[in-house]
Amino acid sequence: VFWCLSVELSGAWHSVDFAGDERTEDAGGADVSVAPFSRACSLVSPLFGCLGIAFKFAEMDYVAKVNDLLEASKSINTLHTLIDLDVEGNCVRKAGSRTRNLLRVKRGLDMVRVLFEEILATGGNSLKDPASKAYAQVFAPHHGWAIRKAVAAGMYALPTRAQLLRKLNEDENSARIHMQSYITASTPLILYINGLFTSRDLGVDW
Ligand code: 1PZ
Repeated sequence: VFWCLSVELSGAWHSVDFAGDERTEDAGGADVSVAPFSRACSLVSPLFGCLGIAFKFAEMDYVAKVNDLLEASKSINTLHTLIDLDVEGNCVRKAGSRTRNLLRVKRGLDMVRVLFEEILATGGNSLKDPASKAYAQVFAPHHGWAIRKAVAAGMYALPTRAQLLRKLNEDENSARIHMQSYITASTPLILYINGLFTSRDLGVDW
């Protein structure tokens, strides 16, 4: 799971077509294709299965949004075109818009990134602490009280770190390597997507 995820993410990123050398602003014509991007995002889903029933709701929401992007990839080539179409249609922030779904999915990638960073930085057998930190940093500011409470309760039902690795068929060393390559692969992509939003004055805090 980890391995495919990092490979596909860096694939989505390195398939970037450079007309110029501006990676984070898309000013130079760098493009990320919707198809490899959404395929890479769909590889996060198996992780949910390892987290237990409490995260079923998060999984359903995430998968629905990734599927919307997969569907969009049939008619839209690049992420920046996807956003521009919603800008033209005046529906960027509308519930269920593709741009809105992209922003949510980007947060999902970012949450996994912060989670892995926390796991690598802390050690110990707890998943609850790193997961709570990642959630607090990435999603909590955008979720209402009820969802935050439900997530906080769900954190107690997480497996331990050792249990998670066993389910993923990884040992401590292989997991460290894969988590690190996920961090390396996802960081530029996340920054790139943030750049797509900020360069159009769309903001990323909604
Ligand atoms: C060990 C890792 C623990 C994982 C904890 C995951 C916590 C996320 C819980 C989120 C519950 C989501 C409930 C639905 C929220 C929706 O209201 C929002 C806004 O959607 P919109 O109004 O635009 O339709 N959806 C989101 O914020 C996206 C949530 C995606 C969650 C992906 C988490 C990825 C982390 C995976 C970790 C393996």
